[in-house]
Amino acid sequence: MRSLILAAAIAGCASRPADTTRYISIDADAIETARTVAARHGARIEQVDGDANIAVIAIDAADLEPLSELMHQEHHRCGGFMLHESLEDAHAALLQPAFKDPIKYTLDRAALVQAVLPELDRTRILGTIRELSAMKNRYYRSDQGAAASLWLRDRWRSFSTRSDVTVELFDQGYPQQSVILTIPGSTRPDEIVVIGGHLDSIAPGGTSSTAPGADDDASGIATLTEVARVLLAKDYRPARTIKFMAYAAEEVGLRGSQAIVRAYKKRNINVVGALQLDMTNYKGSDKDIWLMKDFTDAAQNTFLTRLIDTYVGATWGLDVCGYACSDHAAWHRAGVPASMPFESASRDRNQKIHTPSDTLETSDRNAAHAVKFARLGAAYAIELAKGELASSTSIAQTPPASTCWWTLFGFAGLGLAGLGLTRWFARID
Ligand code: IPO
Ligand code: ZN
Repeated sequence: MRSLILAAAIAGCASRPADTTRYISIDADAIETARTVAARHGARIEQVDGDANIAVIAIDAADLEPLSELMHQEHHRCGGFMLHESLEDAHAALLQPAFKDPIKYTLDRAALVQAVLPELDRTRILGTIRELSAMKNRYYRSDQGAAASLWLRDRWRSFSTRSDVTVELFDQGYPQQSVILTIPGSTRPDEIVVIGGHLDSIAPGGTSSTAPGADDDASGIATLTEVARVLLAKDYRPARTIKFMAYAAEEVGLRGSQAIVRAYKKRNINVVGALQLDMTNYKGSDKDIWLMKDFTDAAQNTFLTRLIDTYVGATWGLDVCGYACSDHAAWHRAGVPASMPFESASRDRNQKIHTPSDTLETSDRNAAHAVKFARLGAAYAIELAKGELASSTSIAQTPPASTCWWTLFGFAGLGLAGLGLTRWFARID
C-alpha cells in the first residue's frame, strides 16, 4: 500500500513539469525574445513546429507574462503571440484559415446610416475613455480588471429596455471576463456581425501596475460603446445579428477572443464579419484610418474603404501590424473575414501604450479622431447587418426651412379655422 502511494507521488512529480508547459505561436523573428525570457531562469524553450513565418514553441507558463513585457519592449508589439489551449490547437495555427462562402458587400442603406451618424457624440466617447482610464489598471488578473467587466456590462445594459437585447459576461476562468452585447437579427439571426475591442490594459507591474490604457484600448471600447448606444437609441432592427464584444486578456496572447472563437466554432456559430477597434484616438499620421492588410480579409477591407469614402469623410491608408497584433487575428484564423482599422501608420504609432503615460492627455483630448472610427463602426454594422429602424421610429429628416414655415402656417391656418368654426357654432346656440 505504502509503495503504491509512493509510486503515485513519484508519478505525480514526474508529470509536474508538463503541467506548466504552454504552447504558443509567435512570429519567427521573435523566437530569440522567448529564448531570452526562459534563459533568465536557466530554462530553454523548445520549438515544436513552424514554417517560414511562424514558430510554435513550448514555454513555461511562468514565462508568459515576462514574454508579454519583453515583446512590448523589444519589438514594440502588443502580445505578438497567441497562447493555445493545446498542442493540437497550436499546430493548427500554422494552417490557412478555412474557406467560407464570400459575402456580398453592398452599400444600400444610406438613409439609415445618415439617420444614425449625426447622433454619434464625441463627448460620450470622451466620457467612457475617462471612466475606463481612471481605473488603476484593467489587467486581466486584477480586481480592477474584473470590476471593469461589470462596469461595462452595466453601462451597456443601460442602453436598452428591449427584452431581445442581451448583455452577458463570457467567463473563461480569469477574474476579468469578456462582455458581449447582442442585438438579434430579425430575418437572418444565424448570421453574426461582430464589432470588438479589448477591455484589458497592461503596463509593467502586473496586477499592481498603473495602466490607464486610454488609447490601448479604452478608445476602442469607448468607440464601439457609442456605436451600440446610438443604434439602440434609434431602435435599430438589424436583419443579421450584431454582437458587440469587449474581450478580456488580449494583451497576454489574445486569450479572451480566442476563447470566444473556440466556443463559437464548437457550436457552429456563423460569424460573417469581424471588425476590431484597437486604438482609435491618437492621430499620429497624415491620413486618418489605417487598414491593416495582414491577417485580415482583403474583400472586407475594400468594403471598409468604400464605407469610409461614402459615409465617414476621412482619409485612409494601408499598412501591416504583424503576427497576433490584436483580436482580429483570432477570428481570421477561424476563417472569419476580419478587419483592423487603426489610428495611425505603424511608423507613427503611439509610443505611450503599455506605460502609465497612455492617458487621454497623450492622445486626442477631444476624441475627434475616435469619432471617425465610430462613424465607420456604425456604417459597417448597418451595411453588413442591413435591416431597418423599428416601424415606430421614422428616419428623422430635418425638413428644409421653407417646409418648416409652411407647416407652421398650416397649423396656424387650422387653428384660425377652428376658432372661426367654434364661434359659428356658438352663434347658432
Ligand atoms: C498596435 C496595433 C497596430 C500597430 I501597426 C501597432 C500597435 C497595438 C496593439 N497590437 C495592441 O497593443 N493591442 O493591445
Ligand atoms: Zn496593447
